[in-house]
Amino acid sequence: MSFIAKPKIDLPGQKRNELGLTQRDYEGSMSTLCAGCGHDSITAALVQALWELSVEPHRLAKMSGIGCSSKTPAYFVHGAHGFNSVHGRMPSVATGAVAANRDLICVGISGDGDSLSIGFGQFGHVIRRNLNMLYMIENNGVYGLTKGQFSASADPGSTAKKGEVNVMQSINPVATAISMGATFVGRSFSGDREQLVPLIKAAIAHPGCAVLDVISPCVTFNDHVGSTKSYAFTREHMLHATNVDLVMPASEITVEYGEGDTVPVKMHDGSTILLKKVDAEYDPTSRPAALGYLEKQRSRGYVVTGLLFVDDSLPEMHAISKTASTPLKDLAFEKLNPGRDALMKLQKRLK
Ligand SMILES: Cc1ncc(C[n+]2csc(CCOP(=O)(O)OP(=O)(O)O)c2C)c(N)n1
Ligand code: SF4
Ligand SMILES: [Mg+2]
Repeated sequence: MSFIAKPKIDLPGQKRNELGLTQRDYEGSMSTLCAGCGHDSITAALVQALWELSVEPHRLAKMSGIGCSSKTPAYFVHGAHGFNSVHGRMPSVATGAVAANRDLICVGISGDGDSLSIGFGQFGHVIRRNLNMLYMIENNGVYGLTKGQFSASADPGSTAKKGEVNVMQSINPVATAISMGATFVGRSFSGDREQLVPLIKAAIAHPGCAVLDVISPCVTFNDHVGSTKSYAFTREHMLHATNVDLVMPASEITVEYGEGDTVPVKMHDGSTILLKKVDAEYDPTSRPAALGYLEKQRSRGYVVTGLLFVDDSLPEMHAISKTASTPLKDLAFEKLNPGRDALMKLQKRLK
């Protein structure tokens, strides 16, 4: 992928995280996206979240498919690993990377076209395997890179820039993910950094496949009156169902909350997600309740945001497959190569 390097200027007094790094150290190349594209705001939120989490750049694997959204990994954490793969195939490549090295922090960036059309099958299976990753969909309702055709997330009745009306039903990625067995599902808006940053942090702390659908307006092809993925429409119709805070293992839980409206969810690394229900009726730990609420609000024209569903008890891919606890690169040669006798025994068994 072509990129323009960003000049690095070290300003005195910049805040440093636990690793002694500044936010600038978590940036990437200069963005080549259109000015005002929602995807760039998401990049800024990713930079902030990864910096706040003090993620070591060499532990980060940035994966993507094809699309404007899939260019995002070039724009954050230049010192990380990255693979810009084939359209809709990010989940397979991410699966290979995480299978080989379970110590990686995997962040996959996809688009609504990439995930809900050509990559729909892959989207379903990475959820089913519960691969330990953040799966982010930068959702603008169009194929931005190929000049603004309706995507599968375009709502029926919404219009294209030149007035054409979309008559097909839309695929709702959050409802689809919850119904397919996802263990962490959230939705946010590129223009709501306050909500998005803690959601990204919670998704990374989650031990399994954390799906984040982020409404990310395409200013060039889908930001007009009649679009349900524009800045104006999303701002007007957003409904916060939950607010999230991530409390790291060493930190004291000081967040104030009223009785009955906060669900603390303990993560495997010792951190805690504090899930504050904005709507007291909402239950983000019940799959049927979450689906029912989403459908009820969708029919009223609302775009529900926040952490919509979480289940921390289901095993992730390595636990399901009972793989070695050591990344393959650190395994002794004898463990990787069982030898001729063991292979012959295996062949016999399979005959
Ligand atoms: C196999 C294949 N089919 C089709 C394309 C053409 N193509 C490139 S990007 C894209 C859609 C991108 O849409 P989306 O994933 O929503 O990303 P956006 O650009 O909107 O961020 C398509 C159809 C391709 N690159 N490869
Ligand atoms: S075409 Fe749309 S999605 Fe692509 S960079 Fe421009 S504004 Fe963003
Ligand atoms: Mg798109």
